[in-house]
Formats: sequence, C-alpha cells, structure tokens
Amino acid sequence: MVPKKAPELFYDESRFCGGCGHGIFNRILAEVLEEMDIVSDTIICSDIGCNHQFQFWMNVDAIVPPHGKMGAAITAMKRVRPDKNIMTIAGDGGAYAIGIGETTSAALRNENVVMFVMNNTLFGMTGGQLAPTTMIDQKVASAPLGRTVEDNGQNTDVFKLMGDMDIAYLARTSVTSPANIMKTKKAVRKAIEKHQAGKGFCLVEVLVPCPTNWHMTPAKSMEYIDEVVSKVYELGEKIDR
Ligand SMILES: Cc1ncc(C[n+]2csc(CCOP(=O)(O)OP(=O)(O)O)c2C)c(N)n1
Ligand code: SF4
Repeated sequence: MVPKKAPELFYDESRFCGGCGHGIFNRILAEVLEEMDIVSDTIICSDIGCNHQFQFWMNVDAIVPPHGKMGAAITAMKRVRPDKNIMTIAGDGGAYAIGIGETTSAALRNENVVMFVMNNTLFGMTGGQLAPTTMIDQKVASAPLGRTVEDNGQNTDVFKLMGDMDIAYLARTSVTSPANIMKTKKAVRKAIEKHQAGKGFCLVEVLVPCPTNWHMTPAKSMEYIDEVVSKVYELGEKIDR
C-alpha cells in the first residue's frame, strides 16, 4: 500500500504531546481544506490553549483573539470578510467556560460561522484543571477527588445547551478509530459546505484525547473515549438543517 502523503500546507512537524488528539484534528482539517481547494480562501481563528498551536505548522491565515472570545471574533471576521471561509479551532475550556457567552450568543444570532471545538474534558495547556466538560466523578488537577454537582455544578453538554437552537449544524464526533476519523472528516466538510451556502451557525465538537493530563498511555486514552467519554457525550448529528 502506498502511504498517504501529508497535506502540503504542513510546513513543520507538530509539537503536541505524543497521542494528543489535536494533531489528528489538524490533519483532518488540513485534508478537507486541500480537498475543497480553499486554503487561501480560509481564515482560522484560533483560541488560546494547546489547540492554538496549529498555526506553528499549518500554512494558513490565522488570527488569535483573547482567550475564549472566538464567538465574537469570528462574527466580526465574517461580517468584515464575507468572501472568506471563517472558522475557529477552539478548546472546550475556551468555548464553554470563559467563552460560553460569546459561543452561545453567536449561536443565538445564527451567525454564519463554523466552530470546531476540541473536547478533551479539561484545560489541557494549563495543567489539566476542571473544564465545563469535566464529567461527574472525573478526577482532574483542580478536583482531585472528582467533579461533584455540589462543588462544581453539572457538566456542560453542548447537545443539551444548543439542541433546541435555530442553528444550521450541531454534531459530535471522535477520533478513536479510522471509522470515527472518517466521520469527523465528513462532519468537518459538511459544516464548511453549509457555511459556504450561508446556512448559519455550525458547531462540530470532537472528542479528543489528552494523554498527558489524563495520565494514560495514548492507547488507553482512546479506549477511555470509547468506553467512558462517548457514553456521557453522545456522538452523532443533533441538528442538520
Ligand atoms: C483571559 C485568560 N484567562 C486565562 C488564560 C489561561 N489559559 C490559557 S489556555 C487556557 C485553557 C485551555 O483549555 P482549553 O480551552 O480546553 O484548551 P486545551 O489546552 O485543552 O486545548 C487557560 C485558562 C488565558 N490565557 N487568558
Ligand atoms: S497537554 Fe494534552 S491537549 Fe495539550 S498537547 Fe499535551 S496531550 Fe495535547
């Protein structure tokens, strides 16, 4: 079998930790942008977090707003440059904690923008603290005995948050197998196609591993997503208009 060539827009090697899911998503997005031939017509707004490092190896236009403000930033970017494909790669911390106001406000306005949210159930870059997506009983650096409703509140499930909103696309995928990677790629392409058709707000949440802060091997992290995380965060397409 001839090995598949890496997308040409990669100009350097990734420096994510071994087994990090962000790198898999970078590859998926790069392949979609090249296959759709839209690299030079795309601006990616990146949040602060491990996820933002794509711009150090992907040769694509990128803008970094203050942490969490992607919903507002991509709204402005699309209004100023309606001719460009405007999307963000965000962390679950950025999108649903500090950025929850901007994320939901952009959705409530049904802005014609695309959000790709990497859900690794915690704040990766800063050392594995509790995020809105940290699951009940999950142990993280700032909740070493596990998340409780009493101390930390319910975890945020974007399907429950946005499931009844008047938006164009809401989907959740994972990257734990070739089949799941292909589903993620299909969802990414579908979101961008809806964006190009002016359908409105699209959010694809991707369940990704953070072996470093989960204190697991890369292989065990993938099993953890299949056996635990994706049981709490249902995979599939919740809204498709
Ligand atoms: C205004 C502001 N508050 C806090 C921080 C510190 N900070 C940097 S990244 C981050 C969260 C990262 O978690 P997430 O968004 O889930 O992304 P990941 O690193 O897991 O990809 C935080 C709180 C910051 N940079 N700016
Ligand atoms: S700390 Fe976690 S999210 Fe950040 S690069 Fe390492 S594995 Fe990825």
